[in-house]
Amino acid sequence: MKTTLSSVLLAVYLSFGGALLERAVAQEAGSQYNVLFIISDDLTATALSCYGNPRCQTPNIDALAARGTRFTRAYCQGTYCGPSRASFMSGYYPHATGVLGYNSPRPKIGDRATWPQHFKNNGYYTARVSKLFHMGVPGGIEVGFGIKDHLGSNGSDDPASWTERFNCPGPEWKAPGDIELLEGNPDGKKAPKGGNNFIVVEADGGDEVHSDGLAAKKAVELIEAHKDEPFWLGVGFVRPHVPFVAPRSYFPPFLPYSNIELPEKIAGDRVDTPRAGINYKTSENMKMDIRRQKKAVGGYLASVAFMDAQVGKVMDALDRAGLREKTIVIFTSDHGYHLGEHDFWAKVSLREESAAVPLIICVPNQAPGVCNSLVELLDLYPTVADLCGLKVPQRLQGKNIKSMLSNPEATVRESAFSVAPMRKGFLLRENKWAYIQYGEDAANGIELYDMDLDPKQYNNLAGDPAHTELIDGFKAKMKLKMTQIRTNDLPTFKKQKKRKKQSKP
Ligand SMILES: [Ca+2]
Repeated sequence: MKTTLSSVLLAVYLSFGGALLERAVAQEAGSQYNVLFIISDDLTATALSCYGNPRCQTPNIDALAARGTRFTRAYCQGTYCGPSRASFMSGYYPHATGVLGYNSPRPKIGDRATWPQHFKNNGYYTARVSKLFHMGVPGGIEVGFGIKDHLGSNGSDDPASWTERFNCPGPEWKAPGDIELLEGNPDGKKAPKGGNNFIVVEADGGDEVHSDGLAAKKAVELIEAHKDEPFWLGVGFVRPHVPFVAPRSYFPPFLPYSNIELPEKIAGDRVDTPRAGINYKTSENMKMDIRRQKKAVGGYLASVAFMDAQVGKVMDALDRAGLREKTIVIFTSDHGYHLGEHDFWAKVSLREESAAVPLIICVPNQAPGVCNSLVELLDLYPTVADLCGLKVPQRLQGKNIKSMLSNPEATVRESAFSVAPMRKGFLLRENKWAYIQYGEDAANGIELYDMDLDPKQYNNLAGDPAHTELIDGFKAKMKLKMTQIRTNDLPTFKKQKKRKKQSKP
């Protein structure tokens, strides 16, 4: 075919003009909101007062819940940082991109736009403050701390997603204060150490000694500086991820630690749990006695209270800038966390406390509500793109949950799906049932819980012959789900390899 001037112009229009037109339409509809996406790290919904925690007061997150939609059945797609963040940021399930660890989804998605990048391509200023894609905590946060003009570590970040990005190095477990290593330290003789360890630090000094205090400060600056242009601002707080470090002033509500209540311990709770379903961290393998368990919960909750105060600073800045009516605010976490349920601790598990996440979405002029319908973090990208009047790419694997914001009774999915790659575990969560299998063929065990009768998941019904048919049904649904996840527009590994070969001179 002959290349004509008009076909060249058409190509130019399609690549540049289309995006401009799209933005003009969105502006005309008056729907071009800013997006403020606040994500806490390793935060279980059960720690927030708006989700019913009787002890931990989180007034700033509660205020968001009071004016937005609070989701009670929101699930992450991977039960630890790497796969969860790569999934909702890229718009694909972990088994579609193959990001089951701590790497960037970029090599797999090629030039397909991530969630913030889609906004950037449509004229938004996009910025990351601290942890959005995976970043090691505390290791990555300690990089550059105390070194003048050091920009810190970007972790597994995706530079193409951002107009600007900012890291917030902090002292983490080395912050001056009273420190105790709770894990693997039964005689109390081990020196505290970094890494993925349960450490509590009642720290000297104020909020801005720490990474999250600095992240809030940077977010406030960015809101003030960019208040006159559309922005997609991602603010990632690293608490309550271990180490449990917070200024001393956040600890008094949780002292003395001996008054902290632990989840009920049921004799024989784990006799019906398959081996793969025993979490990687337990009270026993961490050698934590009751005193240490209570202090772990107290330190976690103090970290949550500290993080909540930082959320408040960012929200105040949004109000001061007069942007409350122009900004969609989302608050969530990358996955949940065990605080001693079944004597499990931390993440990875596919039980409710670990696979569920807090999720609050506030859209200007929206009536507040509580939504009990099933949603996934993967649903954020298509939903927020649509709310802002941007085109929703067909290839995205999440669903548009916009209807739930005006009608909390609305439903868009029968089940939520999550994976724990470390355990080869897969979860299908329906309204009544939580079904977990280990191995794609379920060879390493099954868990089935009746969430109406047994919301704390004490009785695994998988061994009950009365449920054989139900379990066979779930196995078939899981097989279908995995096929759907793998049916996508991404090149397969083989195709990628071939392309690489072809491009060699
Ligand atoms: Ca995390």
